[in-house]
Amino acid sequence: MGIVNVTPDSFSDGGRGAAEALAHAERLLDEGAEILDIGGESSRPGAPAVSLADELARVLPVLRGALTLGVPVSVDTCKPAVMRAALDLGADIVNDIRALQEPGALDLVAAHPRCGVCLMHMQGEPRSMQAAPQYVDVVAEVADFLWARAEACRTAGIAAARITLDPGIGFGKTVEQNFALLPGQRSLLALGYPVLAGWSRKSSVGAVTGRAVGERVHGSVAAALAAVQHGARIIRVHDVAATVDALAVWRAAGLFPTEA
Ligand code: HH2
Repeated sequence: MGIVNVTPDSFSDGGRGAAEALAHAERLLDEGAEILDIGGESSRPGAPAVSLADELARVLPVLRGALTLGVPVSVDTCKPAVMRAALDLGADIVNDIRALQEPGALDLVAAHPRCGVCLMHMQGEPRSMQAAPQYVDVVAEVADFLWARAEACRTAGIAAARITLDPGIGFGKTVEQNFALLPGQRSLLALGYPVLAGWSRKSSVGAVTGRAVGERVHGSVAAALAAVQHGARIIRVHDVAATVDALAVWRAAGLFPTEA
């Protein structure tokens, strides 16, 4: 899954307008992305909230273009009104860092006949989530939360095959807690849904490598391989070419887990 941020302030790649974002989406496909994830609001710690009008104005023109490119397109949003507009245009997946907890979000995804949904775990709110993350058992708590959200989806009528779970790397978690969630992916897979993981350029990669955000491609690729090794089926990345190359060599070397 290639990341297409249409924001002035994303933590690693903000500043694109619609035309640049669409050109970027096309480049990611050339590099081997199989899904595009389009977002108009940064979730980095401290990012300002974006109005509905601004988010729609950022996302919809790019979405319109991306939907002509022949791959599934995901919209990265928490706002039900953005989900609705994106689904009306033909978006294939709703990627929600709040796991459809905003009022109306669950019902509107349930009312759609087939779109996929990614339910992500986050402790706290983006503005303050990294201040003091607290868990007794991070893996169990993330799994419990995602199980409850998946159950809520199922109860609302969303078929199991439409659901993907995401541990939410960097969303209210320390470096140690993020890394515990790599082997911990097994507990998420045991819930019976595919797992999506997003380590790309994140601060945990920076913490281990000592690299600034623009220099985390190698560390991010290693994290992506580790996530696949632990069973992730979708990897959300900025650096598609590097990740696809690494996965190709890994596969040729016979290191791909059979279920991935
Ligand atoms: N991470 C970010 C945004 N959306 N969605 C899912 N499902 N999983 C993630 O790990 C995830 C996500 C943050 O990364 P990025 O889009 O690069 O930054 P920003 O939120 O600053 O735009």
